[in-house]
Amino acid sequence: MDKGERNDKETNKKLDDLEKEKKDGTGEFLTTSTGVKVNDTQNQLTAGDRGPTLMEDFIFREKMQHFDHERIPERVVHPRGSGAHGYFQVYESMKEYTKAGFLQDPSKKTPVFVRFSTVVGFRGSTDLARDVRGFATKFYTEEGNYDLVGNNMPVFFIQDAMKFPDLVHAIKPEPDSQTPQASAAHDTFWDFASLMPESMHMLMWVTSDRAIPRSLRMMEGFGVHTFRFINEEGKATFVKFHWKPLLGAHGVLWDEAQKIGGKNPDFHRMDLWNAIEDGNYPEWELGVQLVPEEDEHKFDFDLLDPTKIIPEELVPVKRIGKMTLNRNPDNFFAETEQVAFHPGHVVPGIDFTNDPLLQGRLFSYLDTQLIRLGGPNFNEIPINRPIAPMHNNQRDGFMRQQINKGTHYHPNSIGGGCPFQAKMSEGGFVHHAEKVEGNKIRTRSKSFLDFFSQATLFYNSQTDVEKKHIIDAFGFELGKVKRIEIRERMVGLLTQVDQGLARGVAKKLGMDPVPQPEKPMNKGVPADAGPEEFEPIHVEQSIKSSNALSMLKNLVEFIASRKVALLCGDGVDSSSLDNIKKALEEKGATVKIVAPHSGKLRTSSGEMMIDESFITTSSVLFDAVFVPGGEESIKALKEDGEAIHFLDEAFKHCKAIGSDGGKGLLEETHFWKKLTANEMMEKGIVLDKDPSEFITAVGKHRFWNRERADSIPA
Ligand code: HDE
Repeated sequence: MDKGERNDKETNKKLDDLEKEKKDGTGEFLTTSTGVKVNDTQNQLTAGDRGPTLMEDFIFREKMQHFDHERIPERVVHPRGSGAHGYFQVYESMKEYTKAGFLQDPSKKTPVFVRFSTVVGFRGSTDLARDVRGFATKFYTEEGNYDLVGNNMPVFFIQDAMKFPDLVHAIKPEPDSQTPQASAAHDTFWDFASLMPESMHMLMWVTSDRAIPRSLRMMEGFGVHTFRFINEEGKATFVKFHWKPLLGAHGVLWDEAQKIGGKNPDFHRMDLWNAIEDGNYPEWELGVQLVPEEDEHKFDFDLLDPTKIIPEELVPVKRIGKMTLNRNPDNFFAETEQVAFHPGHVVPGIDFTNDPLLQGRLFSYLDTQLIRLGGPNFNEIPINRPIAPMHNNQRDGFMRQQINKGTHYHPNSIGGGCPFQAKMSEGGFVHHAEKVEGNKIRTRSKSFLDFFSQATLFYNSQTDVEKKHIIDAFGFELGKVKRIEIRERMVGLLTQVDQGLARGVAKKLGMDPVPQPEKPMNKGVPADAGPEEFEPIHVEQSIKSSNALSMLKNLVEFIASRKVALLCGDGVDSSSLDNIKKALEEKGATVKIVAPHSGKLRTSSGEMMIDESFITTSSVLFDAVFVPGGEESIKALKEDGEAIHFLDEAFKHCKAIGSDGGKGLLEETHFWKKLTANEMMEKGIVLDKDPSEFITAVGKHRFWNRERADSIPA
């Protein structure tokens, strides 16, 4: 597809299904909702030209009434989201483990709709909040819809769904002031977290750069819970789901994230949209970790505990297929807003486990749609309806769309017994016949009580740069907490994870020495449970460090779709500019001319349009910056504080910086004197070299070896 062309050529069975609902007014008359042609939609019907509106103005009333009701409640969590269509294809049949139809035939493309989201911020909040990202996929399979409703982190804050409302109340803005927006950095959240030691593993992920992704296209995804695959013979295998992005996982810096929030709060949404429009289709491989049922108790942790991962060193991730997102929605509300995910939307071959978090979700997602989408018929909304045949005896209710004929009860003889119940051999869903027995009790399994070992595993697995970012993040989050006792409690808990981490955070908070509780606290259990019974335990993990947990140890280098700013002033040397522009675009990078003003740029050989000016953009919106030569241009940029700031900020955020004839401008920056000529290249400053060298540098994402980057005042 040509760059920039709107991609509505890609199609599949689900998109064809949606096509039936599409309306386009091009070339048509304006009408009321009942089809009456309207001859004036700009003036009300009034008694005289300055008189009152007449009650009979049905055209005005209808228009205004519809407008008044345009909003539906936003999701109580994950309100801010971005969606896209695509397809999934399995690499080889997974028959040995599951009978799920969409995982059998490598030639079959299953349509999908994916919605990415932040959790805490409201619908209009910034994309770059430090937060978990939702990663929800609806597979429109021929056996019904399957929803994999995951996150970009493989564990969760709590072990039991009962605590979800408390967690969400605590992390959302404070109840009186409704601040802060889209942020956990306030007292109620850290009060909760400091009393909930089972959160510790998740808190490691949330303070890592995973919580501030560079792009939705560059995040991993996880099903979090352990699920079950069921094969034709009824044999079950435990399964953990992973999405592995082909571009790798990349984050931004926290300073950058906060600035992006102001400069372009839609940064992730636009990045996803533009990548798809430009034909840079985002791709993820679906990975599975498979554990035979017999091995359920072979691990240092409980497979039912959603605060634990299975380290990839213990059970490798088998990549079983690929998902490609290749089409943007036509209408945000109809598709991205109205899509309704539910972990209980499963197909034969996929089943649940007794993870108490998952079990609670199986109620919540169905229930929440009633208030959000207005009633029990939400599965009839075009984006939600299956492509598989759908017949049942459910009837009526708000906004029923189907006009059902025939009987509506079972068993019946009048309708010939239809619709029929399907036997298992005919594709009927039969729950896995797991044997269960026990007393009715409200308690937590003792196998869930090791809260810290995997937090330590995560921390140990990070590079020094990543560890520093975690310490910085705790420093920020707890620094925003007003109540000192909450800070102290949290730092106390961090001592259970790693002494260096706790010391680092304590230093940021001006706390010395680190308070060390005699025993780890576990205030999350009822007081009458007998503390000795629920004392957190420490289980020695067989794996001390896992490379898969570090983003930097798994860096994927690429240039296609990366954004590069070319800093230009009037009089820029056109051959220098064209040379780098052409080289970058040939490799698929997105190149923008950034100049002190908008409109036309005068070049040494003519003129060209400027994409962005210093007023409309900022270095934080780019992956790299390049300064083409030209005496007049460099002279003008040297006198412009914005140009120098642009470069200093790009340096501070460890991005590749290149120039061909622009050394004069670079000499004006704060970072110039901090680097020796020999250091330049290895630290990502590419001066007067072949464009291919700059391209390699951009592909590396960041130069974390700029240890003096912090000292740059940008
Ligand atoms: Fe959700 N979650 N959640 N969640 N969740 C919702 O459902 C809930 C959890 C996730 O793009 C809600 O339709 C409970 C884990 C995503 O539309 C709600 C618990 C994971 C999305 C809900 C959890 C998720 C949601 C709000 C603890 C990762 C956005 C609107 C027991 C595996 C889906 C809605 C979209 C949305 C409940 C925990 C992922 C209220 C009760 C763990 C990606 O039903």
